[in-house]
Amino acid sequence: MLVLALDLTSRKKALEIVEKTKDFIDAIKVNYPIVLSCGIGIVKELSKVKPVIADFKIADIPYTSSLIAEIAFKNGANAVICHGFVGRDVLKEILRVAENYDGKVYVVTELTNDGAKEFMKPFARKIAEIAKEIGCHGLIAPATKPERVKEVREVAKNLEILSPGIGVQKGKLEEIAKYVDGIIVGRSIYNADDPKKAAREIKERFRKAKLTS
Ligand code: O7E
Repeated sequence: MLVLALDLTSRKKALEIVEKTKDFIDAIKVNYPIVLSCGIGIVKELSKVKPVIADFKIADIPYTSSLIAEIAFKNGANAVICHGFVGRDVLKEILRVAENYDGKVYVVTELTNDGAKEFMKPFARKIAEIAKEIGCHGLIAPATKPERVKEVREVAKNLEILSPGIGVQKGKLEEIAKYVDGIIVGRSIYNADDPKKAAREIKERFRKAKLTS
């Protein structure tokens, strides 16, 4: 699975990139930059082309988190992403909302950035355990730290794992392919001279790496 991280602020450019890459991507991840620039309507618009993962990294009290999830699903998102460090009451509330829409809930275990080791790393394993225990659909684990993805896979067992950080953030898809179900890629595709070619090549590299892993 190749997920396009569509971190653009222009609706026109975003739709152009999706049109160019749609044959090679399996889902589109929207984050704050595009939704705050273009409005929540962009989710519905994009969902007509590919399933949309609403990456609002939900991390609030259960009630507020449920409102955010509700808005995402009501507007056509197929999945939401939330932070795991907020604890199981929040995750359960988001799951309750997701069920009403047949939607998925992905939980971030630890971010790709270096600073994640200061606070997130010690809790990543526990977050993965809780997400699995309460029935979340998947986890987000950092391609920049293959050993961390390996550990998350051990805990997650058959849970879906999506991994961002390939390309510009220096994660190597060949190093994590065997542990993950999908990769999340943004700038290496939408900033490429030829986004279609970039998406095609990355998808093909991932497919090959999975086959040989
Ligand atoms: O580096 P890029 O351009 O390929 O984009 C990566 C995308 O993945 C971007 O949208 C960023 O917000 C997201 N991401 C990370 O880069 N690191 C993480 O640890 C987690 C995410 C992410 O997607 O989190 C929620 C899934």
